[in-house]
Amino acid sequence: MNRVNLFAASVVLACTALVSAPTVAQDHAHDTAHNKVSIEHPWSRPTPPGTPMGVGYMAITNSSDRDITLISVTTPRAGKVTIHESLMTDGIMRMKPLTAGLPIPAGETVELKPHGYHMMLEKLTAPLEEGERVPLTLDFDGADDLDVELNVEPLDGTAGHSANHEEEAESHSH
Ligand SMILES: [Cu+2]
Repeated sequence: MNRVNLFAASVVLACTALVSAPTVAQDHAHDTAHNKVSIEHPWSRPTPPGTPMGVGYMAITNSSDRDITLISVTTPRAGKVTIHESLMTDGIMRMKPLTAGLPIPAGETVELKPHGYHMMLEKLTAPLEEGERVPLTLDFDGADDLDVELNVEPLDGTAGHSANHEEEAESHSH
């Protein structure tokens, strides 16, 4: 009888350990990453009529102590959002889709900006207009989803701005 009780007790202990350890770890991970991812200056540019693609830029800061990955982005304003990296190859700027997502290491800020990482809003439902706010949902591996709004900023800035824009549009006219 004693032996049976001992056996039963150890099984219960083993199960408790097995079940509770991962649960605690998961809760902890959830708490750790929760509200520890922040977005700064989410912005975009107006698109000329007939241009099916827009851009998305922002700085993503991961203040948690674990690496996270931006795996997908959605918006009601576009059929699809892809994450690209611009790479200079032989003096030509080329785009490479990040098929495995954009890693944001613990404690670091990754900037999406012209000539660097950026989001492409493909199959726009209508041109992006200056002053518009474009809602995006960022889906992270290792952190909660985050809703942000891209502020569509005017093109009236520097010549560099329009030059960049033409380059982007040209690169994406496939
Ligand atoms: Cu691109």
